Amino acid sequence: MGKPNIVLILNDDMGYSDIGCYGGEIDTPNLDRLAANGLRFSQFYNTARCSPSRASLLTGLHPHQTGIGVLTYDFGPEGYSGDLAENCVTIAEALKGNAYRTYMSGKWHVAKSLKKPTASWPLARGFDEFFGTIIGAGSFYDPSTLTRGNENVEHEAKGNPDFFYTDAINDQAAAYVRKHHRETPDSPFFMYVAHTAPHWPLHAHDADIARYKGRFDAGWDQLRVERLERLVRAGILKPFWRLTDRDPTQPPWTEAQHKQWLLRCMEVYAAQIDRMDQGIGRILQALDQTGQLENTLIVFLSDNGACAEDIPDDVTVDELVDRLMIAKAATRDGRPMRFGNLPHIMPGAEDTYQSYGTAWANLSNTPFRLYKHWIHEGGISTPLIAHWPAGIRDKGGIRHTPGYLPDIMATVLDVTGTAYPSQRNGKPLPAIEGQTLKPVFDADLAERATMFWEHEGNAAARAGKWKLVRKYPGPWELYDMEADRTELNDLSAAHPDRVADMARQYDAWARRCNVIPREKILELMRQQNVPPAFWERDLVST
Ligand SMILES: [Ca+2]
Repeated sequence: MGKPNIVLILNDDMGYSDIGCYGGEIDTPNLDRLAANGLRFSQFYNTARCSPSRASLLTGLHPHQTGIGVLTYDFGPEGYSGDLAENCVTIAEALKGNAYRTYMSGKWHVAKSLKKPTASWPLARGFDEFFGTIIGAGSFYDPSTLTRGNENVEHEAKGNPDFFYTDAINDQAAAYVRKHHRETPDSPFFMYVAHTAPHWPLHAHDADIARYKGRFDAGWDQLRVERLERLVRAGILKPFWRLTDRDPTQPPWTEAQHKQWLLRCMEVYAAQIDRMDQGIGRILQALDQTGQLENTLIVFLSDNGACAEDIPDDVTVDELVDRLMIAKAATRDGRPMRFGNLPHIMPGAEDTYQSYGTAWANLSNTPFRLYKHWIHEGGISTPLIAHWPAGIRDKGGIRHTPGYLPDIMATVLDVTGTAYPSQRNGKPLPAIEGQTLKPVFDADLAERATMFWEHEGNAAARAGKWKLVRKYPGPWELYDMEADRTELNDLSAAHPDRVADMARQYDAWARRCNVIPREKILELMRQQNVPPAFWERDLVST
């Protein structure tokens, strides 16, 4: 058997327990099939936010080492650059050095230049072929910055009433698989499939939405209980971990207003994931029909926990269209867009631009608390499925060894027999931060290296069973993750020495990896007179 192909499938803003094989109500037969014939990881972690997670996933480093510490903003020489740094190497670049062909379909979001190709665009970062978006979010019917190679191809969506970004990403990926087999069958390949589903806006097809009618009618309180029961029954979570309380800002389901609109929001969110899974089925079919499925390592995960960002009802065209470029002012056939979470407008169609809100995000992250942006378990826990018939013997197994994004590159280098380069364009590279998960494919490890995270001042260290975590600008909390993975019993007062020791380790890590303190980022935003985007309004006020 030759070198394995690698297919890395990332999706966007999806919670820990949404998909079928992680306890959710959403139909994901193709992901479930990968899980049944591969492995599910119960404690895999991302980096809480779109761009930092993608930068870390692609490079095996921490986001702060890559220039992508927050999003793709450039706050000048004292801030993160907002571009993938020259002194880091992507998986694609490393594998090209080992005779791999490299393809990417989907969301890039690790470059600040949105229209003009730069040294941080995919073709300059090791990909032979690219189709997708440079920006981090937008319409699924008419995506901004749609690009093929280095060329803007927004006209492909404009001219095709049937265009839907999730389908386009999957169909391009399946086409790459077939083209590779046709034209370069003797080389192995690496393919990065980066979905934007189910990131807002809530866009989906009526037929997909209709299949979820009634699925969520029991409401978020009851469904959170049921999800945890299924996760425990599947052996993913422990029966003695207690369900966190409903988010304190949200009403009990029985008292919620605008129930038909709320249900529609969750039905559309589910349909977004369902549609993604349908297309992943077409990628699997292409791998199967070309005889490449057996020796392809497929990894699936989400870039951050479920997202509680509300699209404000006072959001303006100025902000969404002119400044952030994440929407168009009108639909392709000229109808005005209706922005914001407005309960009299049902989401789904091209002229709507909404998000599903905090209470459903709370369901998506069952049984954990908090969301995208935070380092508590709800912000960074993701499903991780690994499928590789030729390399993973334990079909349907579950692994509890903790892992995080830098491990993905380390694993890919290990299974492909690729050395981590010592330099790029003459610049020395930092050492890779991850550790290979290949031994975990056979069995859980007794222990692993300490893991660290930081995003916007939210931070954590995980050493063995202990997790030190803080919510900016609050104090450190300490949890015993073996007894209490849902972070309900803060032990910091009982273990001050352990808190001090882990905080010292965290500080040393943050210095070594060039973490810029949140206070400094806020100061740079004020200095440069950058108005906060709607998702930053709360952060700026803290
Ligand atoms: Ca995301």
